[in-house]
Amino acid sequence: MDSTTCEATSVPLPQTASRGVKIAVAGGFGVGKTTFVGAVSEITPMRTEAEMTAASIGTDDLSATPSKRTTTVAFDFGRATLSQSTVLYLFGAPGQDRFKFVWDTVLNGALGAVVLVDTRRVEDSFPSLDRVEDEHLPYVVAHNVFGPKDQAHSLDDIREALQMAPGVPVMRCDARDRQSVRGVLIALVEHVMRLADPREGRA
Ligand SMILES: Nc1nc2c(ncn2[C@@H]2O[C@H](COP(=O)(O)OP(=O)(O)O)[C@@H](O)[C@H]2O)c(=O)[nH]1
Ligand SMILES: [Mg+2]
Repeated sequence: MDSTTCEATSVPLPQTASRGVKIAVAGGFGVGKTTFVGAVSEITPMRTEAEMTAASIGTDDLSATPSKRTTTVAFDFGRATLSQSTVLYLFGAPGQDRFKFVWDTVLNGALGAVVLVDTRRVEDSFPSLDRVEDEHLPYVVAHNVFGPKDQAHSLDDIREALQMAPGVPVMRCDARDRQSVRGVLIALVEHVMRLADPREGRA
């Protein structure tokens, strides 16, 4: 059954919150975007998940995530309070090319992006990287670690595989773990602030 979920807020927005920042969460199909937004969100994340059907066989590659039963057909939405004043609104884009049109909505007004990478299929995140770079959006790359074998790739290996610019932060994360996801979001906000600082210049 298709589902769009947006339930009551579980943690009220702090009264001190004065700055709302839109963040895009991107990456290939099955890399962990929906999991990432869900792990950190203080509100029940809005999800537009549809059951995967036989129609996606041969189209959506499930070899790395055989337990995946649903796929995002519009976008994920969640909220994370970063500090007393700053609240992040997270928009997770669908990974497949056929949902590319949703990207305009996800990127419109975004201050930065997290691009998630699965080292078993790094190339699946290329379209996301190309798009955030085309938009000149500040971003960080987060390697979502699915298992111990994934750690064999150093962050420099990942940087090289993605042919990333030197100033772009790369880190590991566990998309299921709230603290780990918060760490990625803090790194992104710090990166955005560094780029906005005229003394630093753009990376
Ligand atoms: N073991 C492990 N599984 C994960 C992790 N992140 C996501 N998953 C699983 O991988 C599958 C794909 O994740 P999902 O968030 O739906 O990917 P999306 O297509 O990028 O939104 C799901 O079955 C998740 O439960 C992780 O860090 N470790
Ligand atoms: Mg998803």
